Amino acid sequence: MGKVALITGITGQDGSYLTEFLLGRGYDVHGIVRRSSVFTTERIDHLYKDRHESGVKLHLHYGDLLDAISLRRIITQVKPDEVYNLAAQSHVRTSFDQPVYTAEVVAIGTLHLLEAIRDYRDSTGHEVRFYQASSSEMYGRVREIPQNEFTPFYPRSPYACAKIHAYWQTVNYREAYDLFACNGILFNHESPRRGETFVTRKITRAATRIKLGLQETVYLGNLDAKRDWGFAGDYVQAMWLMLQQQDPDDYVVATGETYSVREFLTEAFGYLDLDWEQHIKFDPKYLRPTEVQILQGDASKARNLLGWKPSVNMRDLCRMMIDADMKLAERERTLVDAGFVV
Ligand code: NAP
Ligand code: G4F
Repeated sequence: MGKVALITGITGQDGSYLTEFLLGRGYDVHGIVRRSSVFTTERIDHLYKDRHESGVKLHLHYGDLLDAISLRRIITQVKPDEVYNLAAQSHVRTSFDQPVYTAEVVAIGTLHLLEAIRDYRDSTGHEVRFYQASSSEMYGRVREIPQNEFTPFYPRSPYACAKIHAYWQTVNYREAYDLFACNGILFNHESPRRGETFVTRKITRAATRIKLGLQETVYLGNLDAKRDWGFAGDYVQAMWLMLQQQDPDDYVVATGETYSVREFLTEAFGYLDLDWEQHIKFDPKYLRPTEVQILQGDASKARNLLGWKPSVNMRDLCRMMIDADMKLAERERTLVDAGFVV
C-alpha cells in the first residue's frame, strides 16, 4: 500500500506542486477544497481525474480550516500518514485589512487541525506526520542577516503574528504530545502559478502584457524591499523531506540570495527589452503600515540534514515566469485582435 497524504490549501500554488510531487511518488493524495461559487481548482485540474475512472489517486473533499468538524470527519475518512497544512489567508497586505479573519484561519485553523490529528492518533494508534507552512515573514524586523532557525521572530503584520502562533503550536504539539510535527520556515517562493497579486507575478504578468500592447502601466508600492526568492517546485520537496526524517524538527528553506523588487523589475523588463521606468507608477495603496525590508535565509540545516538545495536562482525563476506569462498574454492578444474584451 502506498502512503496517504492530506493537503490543506491544495488549490494554492504550493498545494499544486506538492500534489504533483506526491502523486509522482505513488501517494494517494487527498485535498481539502473550500466551497466557492466559482471553480478554484485551476492549478490542479491537469492532475484531476473523475472519481468514476480507474486508478484515481487524487481525491478532493469539501472542508475549511475554520470548520473543525469537517477537518475531523475528513481525517477519520482519509486516515492520512502525512498532513501538509498549506491553507492560509497568505497575503500579507490583505492581513492588515482582515486581521481577525487572518488570525482565525492561520492560527486557530492550524490549532483545529492539530487537535483533530492528536485525537485521531490517540484513538486509533495511527501515527500521523504533520507539516506546518511557517514563513520567513515571522522574522519581520530583522537584526541579523541571514536568518536561520535560531534567529528571533519580530512580526510586522497580522499575518506574521498568526503564523508565529501556528509555529509555536506546532512545536508544542511535538513536545507535549509526541506528535511528529515539523515547521518549514519557507522564504518567498514563486512560480508561473503564483497568485497574481504577489509582487513577482504582478510584475511578470504586467511586463508581458505591456510587451504585447495590452496595457501601458503597472502600479506598485515599495520597490526597495528585498526578498530571498526561490522556485515553489523546489520548496515542496523540502516539505516532503522533513516528514521522511527519523525525528521531527524545524527547517529554514531559502536560496541564500536576496534581491530588491527594483532588481526583479530590471530582470523582468530587461528580459523583454523594456525599460521598467517607463511603465511603473507608485500607488501608496500597496504600501504596508509596517514593512519587512529584507529577508535572506540560511538553509544550511536543510542542506546538511535533508540533503535539500534549490535548483533555480532569481534570474531563471523570473525568466520561467515571463515565458509562461507571455503565453497567457499571447492568448489575450489573439482574443483582443478578434474583437473580444479581456
Ligand atoms: P496560496 O497560493 O495563497 O494558497 C493558499 C491556499 O489556502 C489556497 O488553496 C486557499 O484556497 C486555501 N485556503 C485559504 N483559506 C482557507 C480556509 N479557511 N480553509 C481551507 N483552505 C483555505 O498560498 P501558497 O503560496 O501556496 O502558500 C502555501 C502556504 O505556505 C500558505 O500557508 C502560506 O502562508 C505559506 N507560505 C508561503 C510562502 C510563499 O512564498 N509562497 C512562503 C512561506 C509560507 P482557495 O483556493 O479557495 O483560496
Ligand atoms: O510578493 P509580496 O506580496 O510577498 P510577501 O509580503 O513577502 O509575502 C509572501 O512571502 C511570505 C514569505 O516571506 C509568505 F509567508 C507570504 O504568504 C507571501 O507568500 O511582497 C513582497 C514585497 C513586499 O515588501 C511588498 O511591500 O514586495 C513589495 N511590493 C511592492 N509593490 C509589493 C507591491 N507587493 C505586492 N503584493 N504588491 C505590490 O504592488
